[in-house]
Parts: sequence; C-alpha cells; structure tokens
Amino acid sequence: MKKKIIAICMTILMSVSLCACGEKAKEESNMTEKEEKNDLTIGISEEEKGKFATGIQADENSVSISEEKCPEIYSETRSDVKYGEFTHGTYYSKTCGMERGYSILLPADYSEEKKYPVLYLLHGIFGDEFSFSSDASNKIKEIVGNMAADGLIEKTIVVCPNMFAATDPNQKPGFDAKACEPYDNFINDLVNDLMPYIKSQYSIRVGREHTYLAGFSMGGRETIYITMKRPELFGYVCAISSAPGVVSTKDKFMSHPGQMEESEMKFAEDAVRPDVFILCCGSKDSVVGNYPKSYHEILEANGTDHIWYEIEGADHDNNAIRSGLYNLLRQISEKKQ
Ligand code: FER
Repeated sequence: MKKKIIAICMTILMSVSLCACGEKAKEESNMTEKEEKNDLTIGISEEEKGKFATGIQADENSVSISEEKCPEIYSETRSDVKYGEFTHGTYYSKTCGMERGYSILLPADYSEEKKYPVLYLLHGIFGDEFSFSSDASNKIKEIVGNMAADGLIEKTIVVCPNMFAATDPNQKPGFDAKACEPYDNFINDLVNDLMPYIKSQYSIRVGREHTYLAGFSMGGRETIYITMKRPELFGYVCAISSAPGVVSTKDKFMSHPGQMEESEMKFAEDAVRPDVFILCCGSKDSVVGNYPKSYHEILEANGTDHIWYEIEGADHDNNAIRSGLYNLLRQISEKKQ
C-alpha cells in the first residue's frame, strides 16, 4: 500500500468549545469510603467522563471545508435515504465470564437474504456500547447510509461494543495501569466472543476484506493494539485520535507501562495485513495531543504501511470521528471497486 501523508491546512474560523456533550445521567455511586479512596476517577465528573468516551462537543465551524473533513453531503440527513437505527443486544463473553452488551446499526432494509460487511467501532475511555449510539452529532448512521446510498460502499453493519472487558463486574475504568487492563483484554473478548456471536446472529460477509475496525481515542489505542496483534483479521482499519499507552510513556493523566515496544509496532514480514491502515487526529486535540502523530512516526520508522493525516482545526471531538469514519469508508470504496 502506498504511504500517503494528507496535510491540507485550512483557516480555523472559531476556537473549539470545551463544553460537555450530552452524557446520559448515571446512577449515584454507593461505594464504601475505602473504595472511594482507591477510585482513580474521583474528581472526574460524569459529564467529563462523557467527553472522553465520545469526544468533547464539537464546534461545527471549527473545521473548514477540506478533504479531510467529512463532506456535508455525507453527514447530512437526506429525505430520499432510509437510515438504519441502532438497537441493543447482549452476548455471553467467556473472556469476561458474563453477559455483555453491544449496540448495532443494521441497514434500514437489512435482509437475511443478503450479506453485509461489518465495522467494529470502539469508543473512548469511560464509554460503553451506548457512547456512539446515543450521540446523534457523530452522524454515524448518516455517513454510512449516505455513502451506501450513493453506491460508494456496500450497505454496512456497524457494531459498537463495550470495550471495557473486565472480569470483575465491579471494576471501574480510570487513569491507572490496573484500571486500563480491561481495555487491553478487549482483544480477547472481540476475537473469541463478540465476532463469533455477530457471525452467528447476523447475515454478514466473513473474511478480512469485509471486516473493518475503527476506534476513537482509547478505542483508537486499542485499534492500533488489535491491528498489531491480529493484522490478518481486518482488511480496513482507522485509529482516530488515539490515546497514549501503546508504547510506554507518561502524560498529564498517568504513567503508561506500554502494550508493546516501539520495535514491535510492525507486522511480521509474511503477515497478512490490512489493505488500509489509517491514523488521524485533530490538529487541536486537547486530550491526546501529539500521541497519534508519535504513533505515525514510529510506524514510519518501522516501515509499517499506513496513512496519516491531521484534521485541521478539530479537537478531541466529533469532527475527528466523522472525518476518520468518512475517510475509512472512502478508502474502502476506492480499494474495493
Ligand atoms: C490518557 C489520555 C487520554 C489515557 C486515556 C486517554 C488511559 C483517553 C481519552 C479518551 O478515550 O477520550 O493518558 O490513559
């Protein structure tokens, strides 16, 4: 795959608003005092946790029209297109030893007579399977629906899992190594439990060419990790605004032990690997900063094929999510047709 660097700089019209996005009301905690002392998310409000999970609220005008922004013709609601709706389901996870939830977006006219490719889409830290489905401003159903209606891509199923693959139902995510372990365990839940379940329940096209992986922030980090570990499973991959921790580092939130060494951020010579592996990030990301670019630099130094681009003017927000999703699907449409 030819390496590309997309870098189209445009004027930033307005500064990015840091207000919270619409987070669902969460139940009051009933932790003991000792548990509270060990709770590393204390001081982070439920509202702030929502910003991590699905991005901070985007100022629609902060990114100018440019190639890397999702064009409005794909994110708008069209009267002539029937969009799918997210529904919720559960599956038994042997990895976690419990029933777990997922949201799924089926095409509006989903039929068992047809077979559909599947995109697994991973949320950010503190998120769950509702993070994307409950946030209408990410325009996921519009982008997928419009691009399919225009014949660019096949009608596609989107699965949004709960990426916190804990074995202890009481464990909570947070900014320390132990509290992040369930995210790194998600690879096992995905590969051994969720993917086989989706295959058994829905009419999907199997095989890497029809299996896509994307994630935002913590979900971007796990997307990179999963791709490095199981490159043969996904034909098309996009890591959006990826969080630190793939390799060891210390940022303003915590020390990261690292999921692998820098030298391991490459595929084995004979490995079957994604046809498209995109990394992208907003140029004004106030949460993960330069980490996504640093992953690009490591991959480049290791000779690992990928596409890297910045979304000029975007923060850690839906501008980045829409752009990553659009460009992933665009790449699929170009490679597959
Ligand atoms: C960190 C910085 C950002 C981190 C996670 C994030 C686990 C994730 C942000 C998000 O998912 O929005 O140091 O450590």
